Amino acid sequence: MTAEPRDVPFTFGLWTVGWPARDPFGDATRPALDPVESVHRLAELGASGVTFHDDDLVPSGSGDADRSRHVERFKAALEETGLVVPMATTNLFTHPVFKEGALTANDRDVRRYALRKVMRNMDLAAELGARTYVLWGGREGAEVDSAKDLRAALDRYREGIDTLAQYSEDRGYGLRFALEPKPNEPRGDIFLPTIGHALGFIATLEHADLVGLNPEVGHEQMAGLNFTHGIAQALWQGKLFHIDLNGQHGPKYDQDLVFGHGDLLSAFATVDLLEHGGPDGGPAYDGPRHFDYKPLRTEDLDGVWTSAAANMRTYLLLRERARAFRADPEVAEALAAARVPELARPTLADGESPADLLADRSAFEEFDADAAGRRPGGQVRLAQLAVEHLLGAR
Ligand SMILES: [Mn+2]
Repeated sequence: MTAEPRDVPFTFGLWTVGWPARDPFGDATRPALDPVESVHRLAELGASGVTFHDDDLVPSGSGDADRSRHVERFKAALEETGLVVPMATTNLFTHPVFKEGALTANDRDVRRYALRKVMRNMDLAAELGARTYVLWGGREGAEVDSAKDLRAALDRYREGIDTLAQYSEDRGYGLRFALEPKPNEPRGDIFLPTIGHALGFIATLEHADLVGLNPEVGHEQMAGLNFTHGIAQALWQGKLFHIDLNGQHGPKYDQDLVFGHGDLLSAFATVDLLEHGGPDGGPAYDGPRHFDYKPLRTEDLDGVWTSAAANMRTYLLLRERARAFRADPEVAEALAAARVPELARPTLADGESPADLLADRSAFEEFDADAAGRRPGGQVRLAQLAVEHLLGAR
């Protein structure tokens, strides 16, 4: 390892290390963590920031005096450690009031309460200097299709997001909103289930410019999708506002493993894209590398900190491996052999019209498609070079 963790902005949700490991089948295996302790431990491990749901910081049902006390202690811990809060979000899923939805609940009173709950935490997010506000609609969905007017739900979702964006503008908070897609869990089916659905939805918003995505590795992989392809399209559309890194083994329940502890080759491709997918091979993304994972239920508190450190170390190792991959002359040669750089060349020549293309006999009448079909692909060689770099064999 040559790099220090702090040269990459690593951030963690308070709910990640703070998860007491209660699951649908079993009780907590760890004590609740004081957010102040989490801030200190994460700072020692080399993180640069923390993020939170309102209820992570101020337990649901706290009075105003308790709320101020929790916030002041947290602020003091930030001051002592130098950690920042680049993002905040709202818990719109734990309380029974959200059992049928929040911004898209059939019950209008619940929708109005949900908006107020988000606005209240946006005030705190802005006060703490957050630039991004994440919206994960965990309860926005249904198990019974006939129990939800699906088009009205999308109308209300749009109304909710636009109202919150307007509130940020009215108050001068300058927040950008990042929608977090997920296909299912806890609802049978969740609205805006994938990056693609969310991108399509965002285009319909009045405040579309303020709204982008917070894609999570495991959520796309639960839907059998390629996470790297998904974030590449989000980047291409200027919509990768934030990112949730973790690990997942294919389509099953949301595992929230340590980053790289699921599909490692995909994690390598993700880091390669984030670090080298920009112009001239530079970074494609300069925001926080945010870990949204859960320490395994088997672990004690030492295991929690081991897992937090593992996320950052794995990212840095993958970055080092991706750098070596990109710097390897044999990789450059293999990329050229597979014609990868050729894709950047427009298909039509500068100023060429469809009629000009029609007039180009070399493009069709004289083109030997059979011969072109026999040109070498060179893809396996690239795959193996990536595997060898990933394994440290080159
Ligand atoms: Mn997850």
